[in-house]
Amino acid sequence: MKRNVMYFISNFCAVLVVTGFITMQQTEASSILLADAAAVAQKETILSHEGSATVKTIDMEKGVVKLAHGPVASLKWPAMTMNFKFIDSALIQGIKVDDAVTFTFIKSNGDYVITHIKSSQ
Ligand SMILES: [Cu+2]
Repeated sequence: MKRNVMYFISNFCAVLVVTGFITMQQTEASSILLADAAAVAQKETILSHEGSATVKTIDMEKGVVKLAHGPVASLKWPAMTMNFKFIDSALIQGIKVDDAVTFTFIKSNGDYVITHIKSSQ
């Protein structure tokens, strides 16, 4: 976790330095492209969060699982019980109520959407 953060920070700083350097040297158009690339890199790295949890309920029709999750450091969340959406029901296959799981998720349009989930056993 800590290593990931450091890896991101060092990479992102490198992108910022390169972006700043090239912005000084090149046309506005190319600097905008580099800024976009940096923004995408930032989104992909920062906006994916991971946690561990116990599955409380699974609603296949609504695409919602209720998880009692532990603290999520990247969001400064304490442990709590809340709903997460899943887009692809194949993600949830083999996951049962009361399972201990680890999962990753993103925030998308105001929802927290699971991108990976697996049973810890
Ligand atoms: Cu929560």
